[in-house]
Amino acid sequence: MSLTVTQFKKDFKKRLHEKYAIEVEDASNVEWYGALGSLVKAYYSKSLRKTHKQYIEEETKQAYYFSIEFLPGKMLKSNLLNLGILDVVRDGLKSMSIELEDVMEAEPDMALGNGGLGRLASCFMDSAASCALPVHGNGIRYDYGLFKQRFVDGYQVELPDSWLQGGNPWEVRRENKAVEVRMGGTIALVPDNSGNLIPRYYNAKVLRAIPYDTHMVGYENGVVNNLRLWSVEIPVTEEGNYLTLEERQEVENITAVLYPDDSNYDGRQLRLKQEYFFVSAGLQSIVNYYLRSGQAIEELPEKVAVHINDTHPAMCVPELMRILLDEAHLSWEKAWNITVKVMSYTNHTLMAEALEKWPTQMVEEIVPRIYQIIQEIDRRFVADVSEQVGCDIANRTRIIQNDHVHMAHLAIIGSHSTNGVAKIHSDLLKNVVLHDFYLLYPERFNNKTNGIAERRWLQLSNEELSGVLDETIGKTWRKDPGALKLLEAYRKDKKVLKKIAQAKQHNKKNLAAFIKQEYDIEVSSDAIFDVQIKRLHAYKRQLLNLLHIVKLYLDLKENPDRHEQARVFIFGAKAAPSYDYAKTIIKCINEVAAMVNHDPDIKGKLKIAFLPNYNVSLAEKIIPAADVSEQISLASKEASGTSNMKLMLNGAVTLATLDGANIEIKDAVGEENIVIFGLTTEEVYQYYRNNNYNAREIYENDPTIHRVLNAFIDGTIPNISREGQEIFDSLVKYNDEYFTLRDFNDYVKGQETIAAAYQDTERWGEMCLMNIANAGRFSADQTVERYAEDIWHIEAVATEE
Ligand code: BZD
Repeated sequence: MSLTVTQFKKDFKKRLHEKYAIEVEDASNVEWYGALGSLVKAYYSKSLRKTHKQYIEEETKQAYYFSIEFLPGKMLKSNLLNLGILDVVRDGLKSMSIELEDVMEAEPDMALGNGGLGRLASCFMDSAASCALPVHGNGIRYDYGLFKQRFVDGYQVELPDSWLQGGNPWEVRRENKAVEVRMGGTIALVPDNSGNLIPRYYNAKVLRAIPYDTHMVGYENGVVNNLRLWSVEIPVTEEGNYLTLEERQEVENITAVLYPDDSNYDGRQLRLKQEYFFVSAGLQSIVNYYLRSGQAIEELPEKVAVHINDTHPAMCVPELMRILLDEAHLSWEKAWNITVKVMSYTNHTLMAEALEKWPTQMVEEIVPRIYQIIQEIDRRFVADVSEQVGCDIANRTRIIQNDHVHMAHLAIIGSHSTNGVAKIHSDLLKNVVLHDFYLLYPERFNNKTNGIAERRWLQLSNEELSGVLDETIGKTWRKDPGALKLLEAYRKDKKVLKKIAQAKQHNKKNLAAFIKQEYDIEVSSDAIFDVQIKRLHAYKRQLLNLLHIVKLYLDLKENPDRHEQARVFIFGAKAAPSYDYAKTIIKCINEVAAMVNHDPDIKGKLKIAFLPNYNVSLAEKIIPAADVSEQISLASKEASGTSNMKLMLNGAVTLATLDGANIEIKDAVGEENIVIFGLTTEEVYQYYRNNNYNAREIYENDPTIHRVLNAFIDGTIPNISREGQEIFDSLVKYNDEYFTLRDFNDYVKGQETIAAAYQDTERWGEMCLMNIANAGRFSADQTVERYAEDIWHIEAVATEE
């Protein structure tokens, strides 16, 4: 949009007067933010209406991304950038003595997600709008987002995230789009006048689902899509529907808080209620919208695609069946045909403990009609498959097994597409984990390697590097990330390498200042900034990183004058509140940090900064300053990873195992621009097959490992008598589930390779440049375009800008 500084200032002052009855100079940054947010929303409202109208008039096929998590972070700067008014607003504010950065401080992170899965959903929302693709999100408006993390005595402490407290300028409550969702009670099928069996509900609880819409603004293209998040309310009109205080509380709990677990299946009732609540509300509103257009329900797959992001929304399958059977009165066959055409599903994990399986009794109690439909899907599936390929495979793939509903099976059977999120992950799905399904439906399986919203992860968060890119290769990369490749021509250009290095230095200094100010840790920007930022999980092996740090420390203690490349190890990681082992690792990292950071013998050659409350905003500060990207999960465990992509885009060199998307990063940058170490997936599987991994033997025979592990139990590292023992036992006594000791020496070598390369400034500069230049292929723009073409069968709409 076009906007002048003068006009902006006028609009901004007017907003402040109207909204808060306050003058610019008397307002706080909270008020500046509230006014600016609502003004920006007004700026894009015309485009919103226009996009909405266009979809209706052109009868555009639209896709709906169902996800129990969205993790957008802050939206102000992103919306300003995408509207093309970032500089005008920044200048306008400045002329009123306001720094945009101060206004941004007042915006809370919208953290309705745990980690990669939720962030991916938000990257897709940004990219879809920017590619003019008709894609909308559907999820839950949690009153409380992911907990805030603090460290007390080195332990993680969780605090509630009351992100809505100060008001949310981005959302619009759509009262007239509320729908009812039924849960509980019992069902009887009774014939209607024409003999159709119609379900009758007895004692069901009727919940009111209210949508709150947040708009997804495309990058300089006038497209605005919608993220619809549902909040529960108690209906006021139903007679006899008086609820006790306890019952009210029970209802309100449904959208009260985000489950903070990112990797374990936790079969609690409330979670199942959350899942059904947003699935039912979302599908009802989609079908209502579709039917208003006057089209026949049979044509639904021509106009609607529904995506199931991981299994949490898998009840989309039976819920759409319910709507088609009970409300549209279609036959089972017709309804099933439509459902499979509409639905598609993404798997995000191979870890057995993360796979959802609900006890049938619980499903029957909470969603009795849905349970009936699942039973019928299962019955027909078993009959078909047994007849065609035999009972064994039918029994292994059926939905209901051992009194549990297997949600992944439901999602696969009820969808026309199942995809993994990186090549290796999709291959393992096909060949190992979901092999039986692959035999049944080979045409349904495909890969969609993850991607990231490169506007946020480069243009927004790394203005310094963005400026260097503009000067060097022009500005096309801002719209077309593939154009980053133009940078490759400058790989030997010393001037360009120097500018990139200067941008990195600038960002490192900023991060160092932040770390000093917030956590009183002194770090030098001459040191390598080695970064591992992701949820804390044993398979991600933050512990491997820590063991190496302890080794470096012990080496330096033994020989304080030894020449060692200075390093700062930066961590950001939340542990699920109930994940004790992960919390133990946090405590150990913090205690090693306290020990190392204050030891004069170390002379600042080694520093550890474990920054609390890792979230999107903190990621935006850390990533531009990173030199090294730690992607060290045990091969075969990380489905894809996405911080690996964000870090390479910002010129960090990856130190990685051959896991998830690391493999594709290696292919993109070339072996000489990445450092690979550790077991391969095949080797890991071989250990499993032969059952011959022996961690104790490694501990006993390898003096370095022996010395490092002993430091956890002999008092070398203070204040961890319990935790140190737990770590030691997990590795030695319980045979090191994630082969940390097996990969240790190779990892140390990898770290040595990194240090040596860093000292060769030109070599290092070229590695950084090659990473930036080849990051375009991990743009989520490309990823969503592949989803659009191969899975959703939707097309971009025409745009003017
Ligand atoms: O999804 C992650 C994977 O671990 C990553 O490898 C992958 O890159 C991303 C995106 O595809 N999975 C999650 O983040 N999972 C969760 O956050 C989650 C949340 C609730 C319940 C189960 C898992």
